[in-house]
Amino acid sequence: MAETFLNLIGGEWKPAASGRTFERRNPADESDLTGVYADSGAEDVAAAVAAAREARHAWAATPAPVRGSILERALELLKQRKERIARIATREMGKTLSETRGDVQEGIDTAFYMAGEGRRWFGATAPSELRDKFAMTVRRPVGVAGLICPWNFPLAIPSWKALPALICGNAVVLKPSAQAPGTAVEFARLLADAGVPPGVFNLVLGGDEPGKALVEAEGIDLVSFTGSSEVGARIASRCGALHKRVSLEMGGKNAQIVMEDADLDLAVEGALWGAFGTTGQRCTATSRLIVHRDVVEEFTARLAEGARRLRLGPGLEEGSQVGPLVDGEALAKVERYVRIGMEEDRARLVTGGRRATGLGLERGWFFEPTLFADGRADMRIAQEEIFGPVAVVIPVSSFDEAIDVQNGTRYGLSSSIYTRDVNRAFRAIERIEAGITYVNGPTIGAECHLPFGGVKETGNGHREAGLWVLETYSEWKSVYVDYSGRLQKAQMDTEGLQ
Ligand code: UN1
Repeated sequence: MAETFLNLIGGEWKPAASGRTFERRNPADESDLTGVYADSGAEDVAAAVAAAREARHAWAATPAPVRGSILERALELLKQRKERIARIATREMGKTLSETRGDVQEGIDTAFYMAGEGRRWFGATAPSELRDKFAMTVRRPVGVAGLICPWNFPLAIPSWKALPALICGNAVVLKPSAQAPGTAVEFARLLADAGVPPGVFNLVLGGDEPGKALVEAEGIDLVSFTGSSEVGARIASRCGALHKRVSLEMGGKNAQIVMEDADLDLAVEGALWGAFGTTGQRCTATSRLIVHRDVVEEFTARLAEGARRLRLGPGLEEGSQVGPLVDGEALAKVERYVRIGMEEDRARLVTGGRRATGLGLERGWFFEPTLFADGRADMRIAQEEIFGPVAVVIPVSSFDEAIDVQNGTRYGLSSSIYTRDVNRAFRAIERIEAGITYVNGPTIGAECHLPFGGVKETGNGHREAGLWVLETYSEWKSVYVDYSGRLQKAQMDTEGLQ
């Protein structure tokens, strides 16, 4: 019998009000049922939001260093439970154990960083234009944060959102992906064990229905969402109408530029990791390779060779390098794009292009690492987010053309350039339209203390991680203290400023 996992509402584990449940199966082996989970609806979201609203004042009044010490305990528990969480995550969403260990490590790093923010939640002091008057800024929580998370970083992304929300004194309702509910349950348990008070952190499991209800809920002051640009646009327009703050991390079509002077070994190794690591299922994954014509043939041949050598297998088996796609729908989408690449775009398929079978792989959603060559910037496979192990090589003749192709998409999350020319590298940093640029490194691998997010249709101006995410989860308040004992009028009673 598979275990049943519940919602955490007001400190209590509760089934969905409707009694409904959903199942999740291991994407590497469809016969392996990972668990049965509460399939929540609007009623459950309403209960979670009510619990959060009740708990939020006491949490906001808790000194920030005390909130930080609770995150410090969460940090210790994350370290202790790293292996357990990584195994749960791999089993339910598929990526390899070394990758889910990295995913949990990103949560550990975030907890370390955010725990410290409890003693560093700085404001500023400023001179007043009037005598005997003091001016300063303080930060206040926003209220209740609704967090809607994807499955591909099932521990890191909830940590990126929940830990800064908590350190800033907000209460939280987290709605994880239905493809990775078990990792979120572990995260919720861990926060409760660390001492986050009941109602301050709530978990509601399920699919689109609770996600939509969370956006609509009256008691939600801010929504943070990571997922597709299409869903993000809908959330943003609802949040606009409802006057909610909204932070969005959306699609990507990230490119690695390889110039003729690049270290080709390094560029091939980077592309293998960027395009096929995590089975291409990162929003930072490399899906376009913009390669100078002088080296394109050699680069393509070596990358294809490397791709063929990658070991596909269940993420729980040590030695597997590429896990399965997350589910049958993801596999069908990748198959559709491979057909588009061959028939509509008429790109040249160099390797892959098929569902992987043999050695038991047919039990899961495995797809061969796939490389197209002779691509053009306007092809659909070079424009649309596939979210799978598919990359296209686009030959270019110059640095300027490489930059134009790189920037010629709706998206702008991550980017990379391989070159030994420092002048070119800095010009690329200036001219690439993306939130992240790597020089001589692949497009994946952001660290938790730098801002994470993108431009154009990838984001809406917010950044996660580091100091910058605190802007999302707090409101600035300006404070003026007049100790003159009389009415002083700004702009009028000033000396010599008129
Ligand atoms: C994502 O795919 O949504 O930079 C996040 C990276 C990871 C985070 C990816 N640290 O690839």
